[in-house]
Amino acid sequence: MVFSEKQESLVKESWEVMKQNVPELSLRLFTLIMEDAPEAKNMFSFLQNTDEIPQNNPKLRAHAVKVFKTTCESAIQLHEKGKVVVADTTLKWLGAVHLQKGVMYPHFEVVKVALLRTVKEAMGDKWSEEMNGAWTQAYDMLAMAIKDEMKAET
Ligand code: HEM
Ligand code: ISQ
Repeated sequence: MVFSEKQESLVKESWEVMKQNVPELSLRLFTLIMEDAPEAKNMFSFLQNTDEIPQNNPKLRAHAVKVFKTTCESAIQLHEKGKVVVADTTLKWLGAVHLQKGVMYPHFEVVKVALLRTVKEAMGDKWSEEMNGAWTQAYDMLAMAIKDEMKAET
C-alpha cells in the first residue's frame, strides 16, 4: 500500500491544528461514538455510572488525544515503512486492552466514522477529500493491526 509524503503531511498538519482545541475535539469524538454505539459507553471506565458524557473530564480528554496521536503515528509509519508497526509492545497492549473491554469489530467502524467526522468539522475550510482519504488509510491500517492483535490474544 502506498502512503505518500503528501498524505503523511496532511494527517500531521491537521493534527497540529486540531490539537489546539482538545477539549472540544475529544467531546465531539466521544459524543459521535456514543450516538452510534450507546452500548459502548459502559466499556469506558471513566464513563461508567454516569448518564451524560461529562463536559469536563480530564481522563476522557487524555484518552481521545491518544486515539488521535496513535492514528497520526500510524500515518507517519505508513509513509516511512509502508506498514503499521507502532511499537510492537504498544500494539500488543492496545490489542489486549480492547479485547479485555469487550470491543467488537463493528465498533471499529463506529469509531472510524466518528473520527473522520470530527476531523472534518474541526478543519472546516481546510478540510479536503484528500485529507479525508489520508486519515481513512491511516486509521484502517491501524485498526487492522489492532484487530490482528486481538485475534492473536484469543
Ligand atoms: C482504550 C486507542 C478503537 C474502546 C484505548 C487506549 C488507546 C486507544 C490508546 C488506551 C488509553 C489509555 O489507557 O491510556 C484506540 C485506537 C483505535 C481504538 C487507535 C482504533 C484504531 C476502539 C474501539 C472501541 C474502543 C473501536 C470501541 C468502542 C476503548 C475502550 C478503552 C480503550 C473501552 C478503555 C478505556 C478505559 O480505560 O476505560 N483505545 N482505540 N477503542 N478503547 Fe480504544
Ligand atoms: C478509546 N478508544 C477509542 C476511541 C476513544 C475515544 C475517546 C476516548 C477514548 C477512546
